[in-house]
Amino acid sequence: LPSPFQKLGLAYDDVLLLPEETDVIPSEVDTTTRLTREITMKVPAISAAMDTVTESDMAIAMARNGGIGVLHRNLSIDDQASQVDVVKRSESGMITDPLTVHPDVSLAELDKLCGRFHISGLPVVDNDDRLVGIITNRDMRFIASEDYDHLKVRDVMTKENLITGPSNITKDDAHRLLAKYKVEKLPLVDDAGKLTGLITVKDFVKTEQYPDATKDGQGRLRVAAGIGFLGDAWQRATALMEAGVDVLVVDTANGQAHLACDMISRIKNDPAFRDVQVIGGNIATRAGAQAMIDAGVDAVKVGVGPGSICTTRVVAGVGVPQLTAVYEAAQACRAADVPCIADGGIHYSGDIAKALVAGADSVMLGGTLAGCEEAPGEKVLLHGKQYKLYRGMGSLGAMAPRGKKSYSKDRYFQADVTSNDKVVPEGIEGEVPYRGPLNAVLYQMIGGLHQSMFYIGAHNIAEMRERGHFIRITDAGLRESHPHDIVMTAEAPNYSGF
Ligand code: RVP
Repeated sequence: LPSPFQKLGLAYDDVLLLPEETDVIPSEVDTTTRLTREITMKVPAISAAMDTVTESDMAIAMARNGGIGVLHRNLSIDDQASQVDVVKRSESGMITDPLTVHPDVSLAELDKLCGRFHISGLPVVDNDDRLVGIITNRDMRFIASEDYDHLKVRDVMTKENLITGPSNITKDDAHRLLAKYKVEKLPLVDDAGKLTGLITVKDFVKTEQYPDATKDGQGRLRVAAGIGFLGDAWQRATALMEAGVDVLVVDTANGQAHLACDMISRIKNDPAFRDVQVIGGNIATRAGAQAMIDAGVDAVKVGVGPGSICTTRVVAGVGVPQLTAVYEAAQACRAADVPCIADGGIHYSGDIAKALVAGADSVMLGGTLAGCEEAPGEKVLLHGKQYKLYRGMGSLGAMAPRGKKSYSKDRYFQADVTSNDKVVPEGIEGEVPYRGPLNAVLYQMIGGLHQSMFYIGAHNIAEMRERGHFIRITDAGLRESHPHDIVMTAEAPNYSGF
């Protein structure tokens, strides 16, 4: 009989990529990849579905920079669905169902609405959806905030000489009208004067500013969201779909659980969800990936235990070192033409390249993004340095938050446990250094990937798999890889120490 200990699992730190002959330079490589069967993105990075990593601000920033964010599910269905809405409305080519306001609404309510959606003004419509005015910052500028409660939208809105366009206006014509009349918003109306859409100058600017953005067919940013598979999970999936989510991630610590597979097949077989892609996971073996594929997923997510906050491997003694897990899962994925996501354990940009060469199409990041400005939570000062909270979704804090309900406990199949001291955590809580805005952090991570592609001579991600070769290293090799025999005196933007 073969020994049960024959198999060897390797982590990112166990290997390096060999330098190869190359005719590419780092700035010219193409990192376009497939997130799922039907969605491509220019940057192979996903922000994790964790309550200290991805809410709408992070999801917007990730999509603008060419990746995507997965909104966490440790919040009520309504709150999560409204975050989808915020991302989908953050920018677009043409908004087909713009937010509007009624003329009788108070300025105080209008102010709240604008704040929530980060917008500067709204078209005003009557009870029959006819456009009767527009109200923007300009109309509000000279109004004292004490007057917000008793003044109504109709008292201050612009109603004369409204600049509007026909419903079928082209992008170029819209741009011309915005420029000619020096207005920021162009409401579109049909022959009966009903509002049918809105085009804003902000969206033209954003398109130029973020040419790599991950967008849907209507020019809106794409967004993903995590769901479970117990209790009101179906209601959550439905609400997220109705809010316009692009991708649902059936988010569990063990994708091979029958309940998770059933949820995946149920969504994939329901015609109401035909425009939504489904990611399943997490798994860490070839058989696990096959189970996800058989359930019908549009991408498989790999990772049991590699997360920087994860204790599954010590609490349960279960997991597979991540490089091997990705390699094994990718074999099943490749055969079925289903993309593969390497989730967890990415500390340095070099790990991204290793994951892609091993067969992943993209990577999911938690700890490396939790310190960004756009991650939820405030900065704290510790020993004279700024930090942000980062915790596992299986930590005590996330599964049994004091005075709050946890919606995501079932990720670890602990939904039926009601008493907090009966929770068995599989993650920890901590602080990670504050790292500034996401675009700077991602620039370093993806910049590092460009360097890897240069070293191995790959013009694109597919070529990385063909041309990349690993060499196993020893502990001495790992020590040699990191800076050594020196005291670091200056911080590097892409290196935090051994
Ligand atoms: P990392 O990027 O290494 O911080 O890992 C993030 C990943 O860890 C997540 O995407 C998720 O799969 C996993 N995770 C989240 N919570 C926990 C836990 O509490 N064990 N693990």
